Amino acid sequence: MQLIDSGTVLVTGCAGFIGSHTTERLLESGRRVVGVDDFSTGAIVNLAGCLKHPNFIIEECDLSIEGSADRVIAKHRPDVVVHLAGLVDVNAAEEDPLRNQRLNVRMTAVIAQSAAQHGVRRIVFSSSAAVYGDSTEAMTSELSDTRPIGNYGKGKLECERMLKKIAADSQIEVVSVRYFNVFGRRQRPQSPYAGVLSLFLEQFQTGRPATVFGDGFQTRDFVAVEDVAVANTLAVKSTGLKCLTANICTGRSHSLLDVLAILRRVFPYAPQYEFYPARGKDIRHSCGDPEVAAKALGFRSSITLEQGLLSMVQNGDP
Ligand code: UD2
Repeated sequence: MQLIDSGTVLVTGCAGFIGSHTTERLLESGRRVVGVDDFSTGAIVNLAGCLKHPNFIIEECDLSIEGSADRVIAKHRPDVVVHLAGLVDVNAAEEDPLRNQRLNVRMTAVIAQSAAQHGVRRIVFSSSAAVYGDSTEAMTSELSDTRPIGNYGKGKLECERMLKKIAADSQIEVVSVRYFNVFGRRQRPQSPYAGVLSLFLEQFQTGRPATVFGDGFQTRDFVAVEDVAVANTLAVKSTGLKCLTANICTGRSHSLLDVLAILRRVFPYAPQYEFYPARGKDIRHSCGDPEVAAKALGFRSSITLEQGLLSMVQNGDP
């Protein structure tokens, strides 16, 4: 597979969980990066390594303000835009659909249109496994049905469709990456959208019982954030993609009880778990088919759930 190794990458949401790891990886790979963040949920501490890098520029900017995306893109003329900024709180997207529409759908449209107008070669868009909803297939592939349950997933699907149209009507290339359950350092357990792994880990570390919603047999495809950063970097660099949609996943699923068993080996004296009623709208099983990402991007996850959890225990945050 051929890779393009030069040109500026503009990363929106660079100070967030996925954004900061992606920015680090792009810098390591030799790219110049312009990071954009409004620091509403992202944190400058996440960029500690990047701020010292000579190829990194930070732009503090709220991209939902009219004209701001156009101004930043016109100023830096990036080769690629990696669009990660948005409303990541699934509950907030449910409670306030207009906010979801403004921060996820409209903002993506404005950025993509501006990118196409300013000759950006490619936009990499952060989509989600939420577009599949509660799939009954053992493994969801990009050809599986998309039946998102909530506003968050519906908004992501709307963005994918809109980006496909922009790719068809202009020169710009589009890569929509559907992240499965991303975990790792810098996913703050205090945030309203923290994943179950960071919540469980914090509970084990502070000696509190892990809170299990439902019976614990629900499964997820947990993908380490460092692997996601590699996938995003390949989505920037791989050539010959006019319009691609790819799962970013491991192809393996684990139940919450599997996760708890791994953590108990590390924390043998942790208290017993507490079981609570299942969350409304929770999906039962989720496992992604990784083959499109493998073929089109050359991406395969390399970090197992156990390795990822152990690295979180050993390295702490950030
Ligand atoms: C993930 C994404 C979400 C959206 C959704 C679409 C994360 C963090 N969230 O939600 O953004 O894309 O997929 O399907 O990746 N649980 C417990 N105890 C806790 C917290 C959670 O048992 O303290 C359970 C929860 O009820 C669920 C499972 O753990 O069954 C995973 O929950 P999650 O919030 O980490 O992720 P998910 O798959 O609901």
